[in-house]
Amino acid sequence: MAYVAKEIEKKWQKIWEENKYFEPKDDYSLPKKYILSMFPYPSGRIHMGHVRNYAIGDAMARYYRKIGFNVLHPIGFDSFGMPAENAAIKHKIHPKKWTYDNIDYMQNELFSLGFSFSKDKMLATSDPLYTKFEQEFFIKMYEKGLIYTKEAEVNWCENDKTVLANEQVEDGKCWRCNHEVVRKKMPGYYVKITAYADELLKDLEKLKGKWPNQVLIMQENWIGKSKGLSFDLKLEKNNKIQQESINVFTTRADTIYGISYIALAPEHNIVLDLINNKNLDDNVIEKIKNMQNQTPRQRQSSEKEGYFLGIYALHPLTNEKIPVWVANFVLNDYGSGAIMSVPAHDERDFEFAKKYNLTIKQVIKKDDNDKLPFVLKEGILINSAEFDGIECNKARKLIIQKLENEKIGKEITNFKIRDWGVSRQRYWGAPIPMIKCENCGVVPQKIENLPITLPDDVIINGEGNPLDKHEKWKECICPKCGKKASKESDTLDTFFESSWYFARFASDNKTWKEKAIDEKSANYWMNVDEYIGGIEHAILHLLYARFFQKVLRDLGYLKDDEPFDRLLTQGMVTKDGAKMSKSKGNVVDPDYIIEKYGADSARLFILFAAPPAKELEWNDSALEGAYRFINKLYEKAMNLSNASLKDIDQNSLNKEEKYARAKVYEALKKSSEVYEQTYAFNTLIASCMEAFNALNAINNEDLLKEGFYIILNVLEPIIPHVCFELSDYLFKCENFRKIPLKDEVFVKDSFEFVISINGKKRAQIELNNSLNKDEIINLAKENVKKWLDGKEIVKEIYVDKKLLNLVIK
Ligand code: ANZ
Ligand code: ZN
Repeated sequence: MAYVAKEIEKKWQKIWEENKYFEPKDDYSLPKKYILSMFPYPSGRIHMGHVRNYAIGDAMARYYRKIGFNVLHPIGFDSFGMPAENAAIKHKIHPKKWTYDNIDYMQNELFSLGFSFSKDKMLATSDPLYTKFEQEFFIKMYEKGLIYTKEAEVNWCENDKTVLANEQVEDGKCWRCNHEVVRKKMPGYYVKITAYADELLKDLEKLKGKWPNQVLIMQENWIGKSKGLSFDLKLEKNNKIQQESINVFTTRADTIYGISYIALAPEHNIVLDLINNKNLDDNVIEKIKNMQNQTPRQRQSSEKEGYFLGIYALHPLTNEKIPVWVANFVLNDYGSGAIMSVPAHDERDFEFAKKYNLTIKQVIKKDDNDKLPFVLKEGILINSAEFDGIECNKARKLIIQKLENEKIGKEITNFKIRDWGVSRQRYWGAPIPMIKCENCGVVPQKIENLPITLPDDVIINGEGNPLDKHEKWKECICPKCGKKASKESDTLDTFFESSWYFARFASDNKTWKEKAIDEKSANYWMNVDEYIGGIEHAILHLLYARFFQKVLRDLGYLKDDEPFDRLLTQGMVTKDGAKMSKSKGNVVDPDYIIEKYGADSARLFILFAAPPAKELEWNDSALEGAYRFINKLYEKAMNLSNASLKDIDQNSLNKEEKYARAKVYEALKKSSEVYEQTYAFNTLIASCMEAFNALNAINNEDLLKEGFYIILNVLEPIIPHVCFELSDYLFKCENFRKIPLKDEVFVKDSFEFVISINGKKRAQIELNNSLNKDEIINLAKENVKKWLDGKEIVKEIYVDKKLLNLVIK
């Protein structure tokens, strides 16, 4: 009998669906695992990056289901966003139709890959019900002061004709279309992510060892907490401006005696006043205006540029005259938008001072090893009056103290992170649920009137916001005074939707329509045990989602501080050395691969070709290799008899048989370590292949059957269809998952035992094989004593040599 992937795959996909194999159970006394791969945008078709993402998550989900966990493994679509609108402009198709057609198509593609997603949990974020609850959150956050409006400088993408959040500008370009971003002043809604800056930073600690370090560092830098001195410098009397002093922020108060000039941001009030009063040359004004149009990123990467402003500040400790400049590298919205420049000890200031011939005053003693003209390291102070001879660290504290005592300075903490601008001037998004009334000003819509949905009859031509031009849709009644009013026409940044979808999935389907998040079920399923997605979200989505989790906690919906317990960032899929992408023309279409080789081969290749976090280079011959392996496995298994499994007497085996058996057990031993800890699926597959080759060299039918029994179990999360098919044939089980793994297959004389309370893992201990059930339970309870203190145990669920779950009141 030949292996026909298509037939086998169709057959099992149907059985799984009919039997609802992948639906989570409502029994909250069971130990749980919530496995989530980041949901896709319905762009039209599944790409290899998706296949990789979901193959990883699916392997985990299937593994945990197999060993007795209640598993939530949902999927949905992040379905609002620009491409739908661009498609409307280009192909004259309604964004809604385009989106939902794509969802239909992609859903089938996912289904044909055999991913074990819960169908009952499926959602699209553009569904009116999702919008309803999203708007509810918006209003609750608004009422709590966590959302506010302001007119501010924004990042504007001229191509997408919309505002972008700071997190969505990459190297001065739009994250989506790569178009140059410009600065523009505009009103909009802002989410006060800064109110949680400290907690977002502090809680990174809890994720150490569970999230990739790189991601933690990127978040830490983005939040950018820094402690330093803020102080005022008096301005020398002049008739050009009214200000009497300049405030600066420095993290290096110890270098205060080395100030050579003060540099102001191009938007600093003093600069604006000088421009308005025409107290600068026209060509300088022109140059400063050019600086103002640069994005923060561009300013920091372009050449240092500045102009003397014709005014002087006075040094707070020496009373020396210090020239005041405007400089492109000073950001207006950080610190006070003004800095004290110490070219002797700061590279940037040094470059600037060299270019414009400014004085360079050394205040830290040079080391013999220093090759640079300036000292970047900390050391002993010189040229610093009474602080000479003191170490930088200590001098910093003393100088801060001195300025504090004289009431001209203060130690403060600054954050780099800015509030999240969420207004988008586009149609295909969730309407911001605010009403503009002539009597009452801006008021939130009443919760019972939600959702505010999108009108279907719109003209989308890329010119302005279609909602803003839709007078009839905008018309409404003020929820406060009942007079005629107008709806806000901006829609929400789509990152708003992806910030809470995981909590929605965790919500009970029975209350799906009434409640945004059902607390009881959400608190059972949350947080996500394993989150899998691309590194490109290291800041963006992962930061917003962490923020949302904390807000939803404070609003009473959720309990955990963090949404994602463990995070796996999968590597890119490349071909011919470049990222697979339509624009590069190097994509491999998953549909074609499934058609030609089958889903199992695609999954096996993807998990075998590289460890999940590393880049995966597409390789046709390796894919064929995966296909051949499955073929061989299939043929060999189909040639075995389906007589029942027998116990093997190790002593009766010859050398080759012992070797083959050892290889099989090695793979088995490796499986829990790989599925639960390292995710090195490639090494597990290699181990199974070795075992298979060793089995091919022997003739002992009983041993072969035992070997196949184990290997099929181990590989099932990776190549489920063929494993179900073969196990069904060989071991006559209609429900493969119910076959228990026999204990004697473990070669170790100890085993890992998990103890959980109300479904939450609390401890994992290593126990000796010789212990009996009572001894295991006693030891287990001992290990979670602190959680049991004084509480009544109402139920004990014991899975032999695997886990104990205690249900307490
Ligand atoms: C003098 C000095 C001497 C500095 C020295 C550094 C090294 P963090 O907070 O870690 O990013 N700075 C302050 N406000 C700024 C702004 N709006 N735009 C650009 N640069 C700004 O670093 C704070 C340091 O960045 C401050 O300390 C200031 O330069 C600069 F040897 O002051 B420092
Ligand atoms: Zn009103």
